[in-house]
Amino acid sequence: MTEIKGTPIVTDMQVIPVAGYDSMLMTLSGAHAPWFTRNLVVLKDNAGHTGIGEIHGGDYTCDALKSVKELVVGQPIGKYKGILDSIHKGTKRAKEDDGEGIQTLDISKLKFVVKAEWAIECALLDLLGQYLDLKMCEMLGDGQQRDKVETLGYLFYVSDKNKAAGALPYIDESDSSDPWFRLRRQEILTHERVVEEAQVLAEKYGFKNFKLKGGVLEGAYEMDTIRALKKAFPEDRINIDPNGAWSLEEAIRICKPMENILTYIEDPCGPEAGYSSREIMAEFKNAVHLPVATNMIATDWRQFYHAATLKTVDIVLADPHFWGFEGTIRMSQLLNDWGLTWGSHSNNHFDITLAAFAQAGAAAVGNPTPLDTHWIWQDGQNLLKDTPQIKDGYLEVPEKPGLGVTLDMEKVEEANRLYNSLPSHDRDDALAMQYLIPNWKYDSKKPCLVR
Ligand code: GKR
Ligand code: MG
Repeated sequence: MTEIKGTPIVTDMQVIPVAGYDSMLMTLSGAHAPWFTRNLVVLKDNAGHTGIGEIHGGDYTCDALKSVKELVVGQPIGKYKGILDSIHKGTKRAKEDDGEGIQTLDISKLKFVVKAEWAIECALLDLLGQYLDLKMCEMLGDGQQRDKVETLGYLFYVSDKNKAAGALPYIDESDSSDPWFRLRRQEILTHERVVEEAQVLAEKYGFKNFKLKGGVLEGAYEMDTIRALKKAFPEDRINIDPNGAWSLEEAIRICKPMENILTYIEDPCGPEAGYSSREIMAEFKNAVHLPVATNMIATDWRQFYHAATLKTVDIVLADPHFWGFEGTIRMSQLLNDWGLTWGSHSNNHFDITLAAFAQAGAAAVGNPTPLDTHWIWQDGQNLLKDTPQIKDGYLEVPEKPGLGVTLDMEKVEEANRLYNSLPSHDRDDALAMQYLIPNWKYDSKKPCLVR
């Protein structure tokens, strides 16, 4: 019998930029454009397997992926840690990256927080899992902890896309038979409409947890939306993320009365008066008895060190696209040992990231907070033949080895054609704002519709 040595070799690496459609979702950074972009990594090995990964879009991340192909192709998949290490060691910090991160939600800096190689890590773990006949979550950290992952319903205020009619072609689903698909493309700016949004979502996906994206209207108004949600869903867990829009004084004033209403508060305030958001949020925590979550002030280990030292946060939403898969699970172990809580943040994404969240969520130790996912806004735009489903508020963990899902190449090519037809590949939330408020400019201290 011939002895087979070593693991399969990566024979090909494709980087495929893709785009999908979005609603006019409102956040502190402005209004989402009609499209969002992502980058896919597709690896092949000589065992005949395909490994896939998805990460944020834009030319910067796409170029970063393309530039490391020769460090990946020709390598055995079992050496995946060494491959990633060679990428880290060969990557120089961009000149424009001032290290600020996203503590003021400057969207142009998100590309420095996201690390392109985590899409490669995902694709390599996918290949390795298929070779070993293990799910990705069985290979990470302490192995699989659960077979379904609780997720939350990510509520947004949505502006009227007709205000940009003729200029920005937002998707319209008014003739869909699905009530959620119809609703998600319409204006949602009042308390009643947000409650309706949550009701339709609860009906479709069974959510028992909701997060409202704040930083859009006056803080006090947004808290009234939360009160209306709590009244409609008294048993459910509800939180809000204004992305640091409120001053420390305002955050304390409007959050204090919410101590028995909110489950947690995410990034209530940002840097001010010469203090970083890690210091300001520590002061917030001293004043308000609510668990505090972040995806803005602890996006790498150095920031986390300062956030942890100041006891600024209780919940770290350690998105694998920021931290890597090994990294986010390491974070879950650390947080669990310290009595803190792990979760994940999200941006708009396709179903490959949904599967990756299922794997990370299944491997995270302890008692994670229900995961963020923007998927509900993209549901139906599948790039997989076997998209994981969210049922009764839980995301299913694929049964097959590796990432556990299969690409639909026709859909990928269609999404790539859309990407190639776009005027720009980078996220720009100021563009659509001009149709709502002429000459609108980003201000990290002002909700986007307050000018
Ligand atoms: O999708 O606009 C959005 C979100 O506001 C996103 O940019 C944030 O990064 O959802 C994210 C968050 O939790 O901060
Ligand atoms: Mg957040």
